[in-house]
Amino acid sequence: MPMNALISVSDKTGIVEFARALHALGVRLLSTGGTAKLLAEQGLPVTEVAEVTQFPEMLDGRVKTLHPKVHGGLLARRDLPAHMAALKEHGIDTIDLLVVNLYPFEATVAKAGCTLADAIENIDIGGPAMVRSAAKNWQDVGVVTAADQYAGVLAELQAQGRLSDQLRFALAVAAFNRISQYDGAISDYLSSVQFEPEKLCETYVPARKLFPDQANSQFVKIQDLRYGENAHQQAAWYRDLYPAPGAIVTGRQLQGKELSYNNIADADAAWECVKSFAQPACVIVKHANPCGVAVGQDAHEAYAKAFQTDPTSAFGGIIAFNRTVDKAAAEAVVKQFVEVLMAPDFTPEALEIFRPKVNVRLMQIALPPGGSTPWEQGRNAIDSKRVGSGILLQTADSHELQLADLKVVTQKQPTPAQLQDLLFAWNVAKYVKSNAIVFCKDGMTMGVGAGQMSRLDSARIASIKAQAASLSLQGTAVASDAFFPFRDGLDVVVDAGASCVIQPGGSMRDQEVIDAANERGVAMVFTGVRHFRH
Ligand code: 93A
Repeated sequence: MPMNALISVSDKTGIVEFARALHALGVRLLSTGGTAKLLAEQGLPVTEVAEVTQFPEMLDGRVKTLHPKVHGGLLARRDLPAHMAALKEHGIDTIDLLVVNLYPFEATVAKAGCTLADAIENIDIGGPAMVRSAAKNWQDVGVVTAADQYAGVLAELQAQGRLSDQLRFALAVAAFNRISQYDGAISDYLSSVQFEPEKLCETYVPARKLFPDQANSQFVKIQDLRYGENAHQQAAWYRDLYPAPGAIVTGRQLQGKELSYNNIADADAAWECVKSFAQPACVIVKHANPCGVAVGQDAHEAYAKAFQTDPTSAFGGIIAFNRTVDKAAAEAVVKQFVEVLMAPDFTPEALEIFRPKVNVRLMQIALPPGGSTPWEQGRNAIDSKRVGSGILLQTADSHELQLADLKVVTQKQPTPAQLQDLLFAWNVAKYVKSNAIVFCKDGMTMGVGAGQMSRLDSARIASIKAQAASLSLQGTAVASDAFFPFRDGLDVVVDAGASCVIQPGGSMRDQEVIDAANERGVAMVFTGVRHFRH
């Protein structure tokens, strides 16, 4: 029995040569309109699908191969007599090889000026349907979905007159991969078309409520980036299909140079931190770590305090506010070199002050409306991190410490003012890379030690930085993102001037550390939770 091949390709590269070689092997060729015409012009004997189905291609080609004579021929199991009898009864021939490449949806939407109608017209229906039928029936049908598979298929047919199980299975896997990629491109494109940042909440909240489980399993590209962390790395920025309200991806850039990969990463760190304060707050970030955080009466005061923590590091920093930037705050910030400035709003005077600074990127991001779920609070429900060919997923660190959660473990009780500073320090430490040691006083950071492999080094660095900024650590509250394994860490922070300490507790040697705190006359509270951040 000669093999029947159905060939239906949009990208006709290499198809004539492939079809000619199939013909030379005695394979009968079936084909759709455009492909059949090309093959016939090249002198190949080819039967049009319309002739087989006895049904003309219709609806501008939308219906060409969607017919039982095609799908029956692809799906029938050759090992089941009942299937073969059904084919015979209905006059259907088997199709043993399917060669399809799909309407060029991806290339169409990549073109500038592509309209929704263009995109829709390039959604292939019949092609993927045939590919699925053939791939499902891989035991009997070879499915070719890319031109670079032609040579391998021919080689086997020429050598042994049939395709091996291994090759048919591999082709089926490749076929389902292709379909999944194709559907992904359609879904991405259509999702981005309906994306209207101004109407984000109206557009997305109901959708999220309708499909809570699937909501964020897809990503939509926001933009390609000039490069990644370094100039030789390629990069792009994606958002969740349904971004949380108040998340960085919902922001609007009002002016300035294009955001870079590092800008976005740092801006996110600053924004997530500043959002966590109820009082007017300012966060200055460098290399993903806060180098100054403060709360104050207003944006201006918060900035002045935050800047004081580490003026050297603040140079070229990313600055985030959780209040409108007004004239006073803008006049203060404009004096320093700033890469990105983010706030829920800017007064017209503030915008005027930054207008001549054409390179400064101003981002306006609405604060989340608030609610009981992390999503409503503007936080991603799921955190992810890529590892070699894999992904680590975890629920986001959205733990918020309440006063009632604190356990005083020392003879000395913290004063109300110390408690305020301890909670402030703890909140900042959550946004500092581990190991994090954060000294604070009067609602501002006084020394931040970040990202060290040893907690002792983070403590030392925090105190060196305070000295460099001419800040005294006497009487400060200090937070440690994880427990002190030995008393030495506690000694270093008390030597530096801390009068009260907040830490998770839970070490085997908690008693040694508590004894040390009592001996040194400082108050210490345990939180019972840890805030590693890497
Ligand atoms: O419009 S379709 O979704 N409806 C169909 O029934 C159908 N059958 C094949 N598109 C369909 N195709 C696609 O037509 C194939 O996937 C291929 O991309 C293209 C080949 O058309 P032609 O041979 O006329 O150039």
